[in-house]
Amino acid sequence: MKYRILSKLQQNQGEYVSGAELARELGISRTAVWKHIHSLRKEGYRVTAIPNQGYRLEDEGCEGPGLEPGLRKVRFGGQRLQLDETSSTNTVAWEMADQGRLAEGGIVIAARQTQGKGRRGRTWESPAGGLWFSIVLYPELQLRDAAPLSLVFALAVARALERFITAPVKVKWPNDVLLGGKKVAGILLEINTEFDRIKYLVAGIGVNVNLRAEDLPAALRDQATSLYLETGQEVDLEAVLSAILAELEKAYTRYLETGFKGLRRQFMERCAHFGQPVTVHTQGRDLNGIDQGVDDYGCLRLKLKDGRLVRVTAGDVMPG
Ligand code: BT5
Repeated sequence: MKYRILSKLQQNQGEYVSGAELARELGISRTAVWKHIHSLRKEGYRVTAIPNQGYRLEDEGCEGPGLEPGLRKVRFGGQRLQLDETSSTNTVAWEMADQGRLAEGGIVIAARQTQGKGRRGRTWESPAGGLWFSIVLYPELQLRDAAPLSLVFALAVARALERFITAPVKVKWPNDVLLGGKKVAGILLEINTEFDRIKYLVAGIGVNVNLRAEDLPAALRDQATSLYLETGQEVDLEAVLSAILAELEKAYTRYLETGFKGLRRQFMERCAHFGQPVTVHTQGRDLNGIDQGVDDYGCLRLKLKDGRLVRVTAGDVMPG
């Protein structure tokens, strides 16, 4: 249980997660949450607690990945569980990986999700017509080196979508893919850890492929789009899936070989708000500045009004 708590804190690295929220999500008491946090601290994790705000896992810095070079042979999509409808493919993949039933590169895919998940407890709308799947990986990485994989996978999805549309496909740090300034795809990275070791990682990928405007709630229509809405043409979901799997495998292999450094240029070429004013919601506060893209470690670079350059490891970016 304590590693599930650790994993939740890691997903929200640098931000406070309320004890009540942790207790509710994990189905335990707030006292139990506190005891597990105490135990994590004994193991050396720096967890800050602030009354009325919750717990925060302190950033271990944004150092270089120090990855072992060398290619690991995996086949993305080699194992596949196809579902008509499920709560969330991430949840199913997580459980299967936990039971040792999903090999490296194995995917769980569903035509519809009833409880699609975004980051930080947000909802992901997943009606029929979209591509909703999760892939399981067992990377031999330090935990802090796994976080940039969200960018790596967003980049891979962008590259794959470029095969289906001539308009520019943009990436928005840390996990969005945009078409015409609107979100067409998102990535949800969930990591199961044991001490500092990654047991497995589930990357959930959601792409609005053939969605019509009415398939999304009205409130999302000015911020979300689909491949169909941008091109006026339906695309075969299998074709999009195989393009994405191929790009994911390529990008992941490269990341293991070179760290984010080897992918940075490709990311920068597609950066959504580069050079523009943005607001970054991070660590419970808002930072305003000019988006300077990403550094060699996948951190967002932000130039503040006073001219200082800061690096952000986790958060949400909004234009303006
Ligand atoms: C994400 O979260 O972008 C992660 C999305 C991951 C979805 C996949 S589908 C397969 C796998 N199984 C799951 O359960 N999840 C993964 P985030 O950055 O937090 O963005 C969530 C926000 O995007 C929401 O709060 C909405 O504002 C917006 N949103 C919700 N559904 C959307 C959709 N279909 N298209 C575009 N935007 C959407």
